[in-house]
Amino acid sequence: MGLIIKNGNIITSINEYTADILVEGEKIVAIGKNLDTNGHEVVDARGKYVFPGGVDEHVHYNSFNSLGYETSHAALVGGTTTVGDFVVQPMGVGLKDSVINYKRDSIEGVATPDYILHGIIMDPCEESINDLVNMPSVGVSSVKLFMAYKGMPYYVSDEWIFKALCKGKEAGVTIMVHAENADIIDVLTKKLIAEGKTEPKYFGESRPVLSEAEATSRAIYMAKTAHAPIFVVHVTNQKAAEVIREAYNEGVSAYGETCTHYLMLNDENLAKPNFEGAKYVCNPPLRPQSDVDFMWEAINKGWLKSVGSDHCAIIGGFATGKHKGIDDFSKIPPGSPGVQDRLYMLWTYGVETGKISKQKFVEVCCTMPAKICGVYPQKGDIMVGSDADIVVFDPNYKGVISIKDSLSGSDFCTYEGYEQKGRAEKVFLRGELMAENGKFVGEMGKGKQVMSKPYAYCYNEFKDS
Ligand code: DUC
Ligand code: ZN
Ligand code: ZN
Repeated sequence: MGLIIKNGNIITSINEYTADILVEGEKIVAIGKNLDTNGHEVVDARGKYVFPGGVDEHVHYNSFNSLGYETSHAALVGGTTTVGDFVVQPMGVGLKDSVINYKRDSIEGVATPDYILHGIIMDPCEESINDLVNMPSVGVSSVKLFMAYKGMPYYVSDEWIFKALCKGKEAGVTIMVHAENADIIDVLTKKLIAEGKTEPKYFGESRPVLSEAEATSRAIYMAKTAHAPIFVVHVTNQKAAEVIREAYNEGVSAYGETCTHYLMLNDENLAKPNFEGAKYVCNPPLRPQSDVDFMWEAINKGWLKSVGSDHCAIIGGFATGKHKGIDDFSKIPPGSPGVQDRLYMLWTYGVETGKISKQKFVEVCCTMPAKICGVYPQKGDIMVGSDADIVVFDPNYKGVISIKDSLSGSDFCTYEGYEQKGRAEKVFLRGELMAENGKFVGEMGKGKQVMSKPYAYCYNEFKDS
């Protein structure tokens, strides 16, 4: 017996049409009008939208003091069926072995959504660089390097970014960068703290727009020199986005994403009283509203390709986690929960306000992330042969984001009190019902790794000339 989702208004990144979807086992096997329902379970989706399960290419379940996969069912309640998580590389452990160990010790049997893994180079050495070519053998086709964090374990110098770009392209591995100038941040942070400016409201000043734009530009010049593609994660502002756009227009395979909070929040959040601003400390920081407005334009025009949540539910939440920085903003652990709210924020404040079309919503939340991560068309589309990751979306629901509905494991919601229009009435992961009307109804711990293929989207226009 299969499952038929009947008469839904199907939205893809390029289309909108009414049809039935037949699911058998874990796959979509037919799409058409008036499919024979005989012998199948039927879900009536008339009056509802039906779109692919969200693919959130940017989450943390291990890096940056985050809670682990025990809380990953939050994604499904928010309509996201696949998450892309970053693998910490312990010192002295190979890149590929870091993936094998992490998967075995912390993910298998615990993850509830399906997951994509990105490497992180944290032990920069020739062995790590040479290991880049082995990553596709463990289903990893993207590796992140951090230009920020001077003197901290995540930091790598330009030498290693350039070497990673050169080596990564030998195996079609996409190099992702966290682009912020570590030295500028170090100098400004020390100066502000020495002046007694220790509250979260000074955080943005310690990591200015230009420190991000400079590092973005430097990373892209390195990619151009290496004749390699590059993907800039969590772009926050107009200047950095323009650097990417201009490089792309000049023929460099330079791409970037932004994140939900850079579309929804601004630097005023950091100034909230009673240390509440700490909830919004993330790297890079929230920016002025003019940059927020530009981020909407950037996704609409395709200058930035996708929207991740950068979900990072800090251990200890606001009460003890964020309070580590009560006397010094630079000690506030960066990151906020967001995987459960990403689709709802993009729908309510993007589609419902007319800022983006329904197709653009699917493009930046589902299809593009899947392409960038090398998992398309298994994930990110409603197509015959794709995994049956399907959201039946009720556009008439009205609610308010609240910690009482959150499964993130944190003690606060980044979007607390925000209005929500529309909700995932049903969320299917590989044909299994996982969430219904804001409640998790599936089985925990059955998530599978989605094996990322090398030479993914960022290599599309890449010409080794
Ligand atoms: N980068 C991220 O992508 N997330 C958390 C903090 C950081 O530096
Ligand atoms: Zn980062
Ligand atoms: Zn992140």
